[in-house]
Amino acid sequence: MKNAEEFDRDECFDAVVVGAGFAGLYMLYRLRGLGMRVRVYEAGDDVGGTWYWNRYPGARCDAESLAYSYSFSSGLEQEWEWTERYATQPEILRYIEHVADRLHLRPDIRFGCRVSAAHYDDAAGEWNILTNRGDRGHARVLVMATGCLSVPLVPDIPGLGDFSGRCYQASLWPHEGVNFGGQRVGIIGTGSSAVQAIPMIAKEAEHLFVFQRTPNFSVPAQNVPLNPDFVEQFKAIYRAHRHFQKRGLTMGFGDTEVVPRELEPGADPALALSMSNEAFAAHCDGYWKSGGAFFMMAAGDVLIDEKVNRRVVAYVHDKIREIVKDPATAEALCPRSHPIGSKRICVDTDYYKTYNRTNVTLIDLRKTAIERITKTGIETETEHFDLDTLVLATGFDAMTGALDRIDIRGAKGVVLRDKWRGGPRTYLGLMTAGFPNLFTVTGPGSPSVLTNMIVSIEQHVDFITDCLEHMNASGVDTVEPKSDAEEAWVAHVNDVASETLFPKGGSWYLGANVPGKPRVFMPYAGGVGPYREVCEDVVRNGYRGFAFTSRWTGG
Ligand code: NA7
Repeated sequence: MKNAEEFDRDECFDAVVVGAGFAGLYMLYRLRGLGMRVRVYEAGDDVGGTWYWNRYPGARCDAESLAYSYSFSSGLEQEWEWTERYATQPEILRYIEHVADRLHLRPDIRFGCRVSAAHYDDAAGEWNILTNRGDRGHARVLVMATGCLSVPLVPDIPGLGDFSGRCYQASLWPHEGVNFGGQRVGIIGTGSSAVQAIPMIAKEAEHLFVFQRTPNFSVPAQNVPLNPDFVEQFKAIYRAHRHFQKRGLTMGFGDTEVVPRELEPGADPALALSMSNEAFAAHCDGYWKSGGAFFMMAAGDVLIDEKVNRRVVAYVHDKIREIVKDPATAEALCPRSHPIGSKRICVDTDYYKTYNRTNVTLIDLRKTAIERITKTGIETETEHFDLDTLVLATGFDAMTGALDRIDIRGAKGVVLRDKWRGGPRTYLGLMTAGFPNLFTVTGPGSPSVLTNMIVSIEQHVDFITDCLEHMNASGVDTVEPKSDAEEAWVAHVNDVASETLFPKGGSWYLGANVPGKPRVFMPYAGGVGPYREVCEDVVRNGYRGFAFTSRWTGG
C-alpha cells in the first residue's frame, strides 16, 4: 500500500494513458518511443487489466496463446514459451508482467489509482485528469485504454446483501483463491466466465447449483499442452502467422492449427445447405474435434445466412444431447433464443459433461425465476436452495461502461455521457468529435470485442502513435474527427451490423444486458482485415475525416 503523501500530486505530462492492461502497456511503450513524457493511471495494484482482475477458477483465454500475444517485438515472441494451446489466466498474467519488466514499464505507471474525471481545458488545450487518490495530471493527449469488459455487473436481485455466506464476483476474484471443499455452491450466470468456472468448481464443491437464465453455445477448446517441435516450427515463420492474423478472415484469431483441421475457413454456405444431415454432421465434426472458436467457420458465413445458422444450431443441440445424459437437463442447456455466434461463442473444457456429475444441478430460471436471495441461499418461484457460497458470473457493462463511469468533458464542457446518451458515436472507434486529442483503444465502432483483442489493440495503438508522429511532423497539436465523418462511420457500423445476425443476439454487444442502456450494436462487424484497410486508406488520404489544428497558429 502506498503512503498518502505519494498521492495528491499535480503533474504535467505529454500524454496520459488510463489502464495498464495489454492496451495501456503497449501504448506507453510506443509513446515513450516518440520521446513523450507519459503517465499511466491504473486502478489495480499491478499490470494486467482484464487478466489482473479475472482470477476465477478455470479463467483462460478463448484465443490460442501463440496468437494471443504481442506481435510488435520479435525478441519477445521468440523468447516467451507458452505451455498450452489456450493459456490460463495465471500464465497470461505472468506474460504481461514479463513484458512490463522487460520494457521497464512500471516506473511510469501509478497503480491503485482510478481516474474519476478528465476535463478538457479549451484555453490551455490540454486534458486535466483527476484520480480517486487525489492525483492531478495535465496532458495534451489522453488515451483511454480502459478495456471493454472491465466494469462488472452486479445483478439487481432482491436480498443480495442479505446473504450471510461467502459471495464472490467472478471478475473480482480474491487473489488468494477460494476453497470450495465441502461447500454447497450456487453460481448465477452461464456466460463465458461461468462456462469456464463451472467444471472447476464442480470438481471441488460438495454440490454445485447452476442458476441459468439463458443457455449459451459452447464448443470444446480441445486444449492440449504445446508440443515444443510444433512451437519451434511455428516460431520459425511467426511473421507469416501474424500477417494472416492481421489480414485474414478469422477476426484475428489466426491459423495456429495446434490440432490439425480438415477444412479451410469459409466453406460454401450453399454446400452446407445441400448436404444430407449425416454429411453435414460429419463435416461439422471435423471442426468440433479440432476445437475452439474456429468452429464458427464450419459452414461459411454462419452469421449472415439464417438457414445455415439454424443448421449449425441443430448440430450443436445434437452434440449437447449426445454428451448430457439426463434428457431434461440436455434440453434446458440447448440455446434457442439466439443464433449461434450472435453472442460470443464460449470455448470450454468439459462444460456439458459436468452436468453428468451427481453433485451438479442445473436450475432453469426460465421455468422458475429467482425471487430473492435470502440469508441462507436462493429462493426461486418453486424452491429454496441452501448455499454456503454464492458466485456471481453475471457479466459486464461492456465497451462503454468504463468510459461512462469517468466524468469526461470535452471542448466547451460537453459531457461524453450526454453525447453518447443514445449510444456511442465515434469515428473508427478511435475518437469522438468534440473531444480533442482523446483516443480510445478498441473503442465502440471498431472490431474490438469481436476479435482477438491483442490484434485490434496493436492496430489501434500503432494508428494513434503514427497520428501523433504525423502531427509532430506537421507542426499541429490538436486532432479530432469531423462530425460528418463520424456520422457516416456510425451509419456504416449500423449498416454492416444490420446485414448480419448479430443484432438478433440480445447480447452485451448491444448493451442488452444492462437495464436502461441504449440498444446499439457497438463493435464494427466488418472484420479486422477490411477495417485495417479502411484505416490505412484514411491515413493515405491525409487522415481523411480528421481535422488537425494548431493552437499557436490557429491553422
Ligand atoms: P456474460 O456473457 O454477459 O454472461 C453473464 C451471465 O449472467 C449470463 O448467463 C446472464 O444471463 C447471467 N445473468 C446476468 N444477470 C442475471 C440475473 N439477474 N439473473 C440470472 N442470470 C443473470 O458475461 P461473462 O463474464 O460470462 O462473459 C463476458 C465475456 O468475457 C465473454 O463473452 C468473453 O468474451 C469474455 P442472460 O444471458 O442475461 O439471461
